Amino acid sequence: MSSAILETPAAPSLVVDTGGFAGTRRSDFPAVRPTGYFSPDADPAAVQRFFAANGYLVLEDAFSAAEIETLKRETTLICRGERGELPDHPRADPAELDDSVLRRFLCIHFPHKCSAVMTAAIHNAPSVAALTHVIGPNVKFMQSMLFIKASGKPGQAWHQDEDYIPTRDRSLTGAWIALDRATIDNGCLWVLPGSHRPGILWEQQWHGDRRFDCSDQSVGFPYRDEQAVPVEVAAGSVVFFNGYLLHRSLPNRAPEGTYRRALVNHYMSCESFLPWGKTPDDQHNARYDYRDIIIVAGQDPYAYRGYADIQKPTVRPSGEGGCDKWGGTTRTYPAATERTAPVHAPAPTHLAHDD
Ligand SMILES: O=C(O)CCC(=O)C(=O)O
Repeated sequence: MSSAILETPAAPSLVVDTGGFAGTRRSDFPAVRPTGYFSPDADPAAVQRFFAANGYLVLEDAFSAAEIETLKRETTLICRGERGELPDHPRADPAELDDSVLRRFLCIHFPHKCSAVMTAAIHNAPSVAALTHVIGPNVKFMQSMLFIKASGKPGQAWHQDEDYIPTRDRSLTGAWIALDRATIDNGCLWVLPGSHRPGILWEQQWHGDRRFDCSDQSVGFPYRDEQAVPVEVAAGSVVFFNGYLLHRSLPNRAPEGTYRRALVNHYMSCESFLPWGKTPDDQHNARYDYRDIIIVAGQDPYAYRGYADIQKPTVRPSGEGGCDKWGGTTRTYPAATERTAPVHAPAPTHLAHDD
């Protein structure tokens, strides 16, 4: 681990090695396969056990090299406005170089709403099989995000995705598809293994840290940054992580002109309502069920409710030039700091074993 990232002495990893068969490997990165990296032919029970204990796993070789090339090409076309103009981003001049266009974006939300290629990725067969192992037989999709993250772009501070997309059964699962090799240098994901297990949504606050984008950070949890695990993966791998898992990414510090692109799709069980976004005035919160979803496996017991088309692609502010939602350029940024000390921290020891 780089000393620029971790200044304090190493703390023991929280990863629980559940053993089991990890499958036939084709990837050559990372050179030594860490615990929790599986092939599509891995034993489903081993996949399920590792995910239940640690809250994440890597599925290697889920996408072929050709599929990844298609997704990267499509990413460029979306950024150029060739799949429809994005809010506040007019279509790019055909003479403008791709690199100059791509650098304008940190992340585009809901790219599947304008792109058949992005929609097809939602149904990637090895990923859907893994989702049925970790969620259950009935799986629905509700959200996509396309990270471009050119060199120099910020990361995302510690957070839990269920803070943003609440399920009723804690089944939210991110599928983070690496379009480029993701490394510590270029801003891969970092996870706090097992941090999903208490089922607590930690408080959030503004981080005031230039390493991260405009989203708040989670605070008050009983884990240290040094216990985090970098999830370095080859292009075509998918990192699955539970919606209660604390995770973050650091800035892309790789050489200029390179990217750390990732398509992140979110899924959950079909059995749970999805009380996401604003509840319509005529409905009780407890019965609200967001229906702009796609069923990817099994049956939807609420199919009789019908389906909606609510979202459009949006562009996430990256933090450069100030974040309007936090007060724009008038907001003061203290010196870069790690997160604040835990305020009400239960002992983490119960995380260090398998259920
Ligand atoms: O890809 C990243 O840099 C961050 C992704 C993330 O935090 C998420 O998908 O929730």
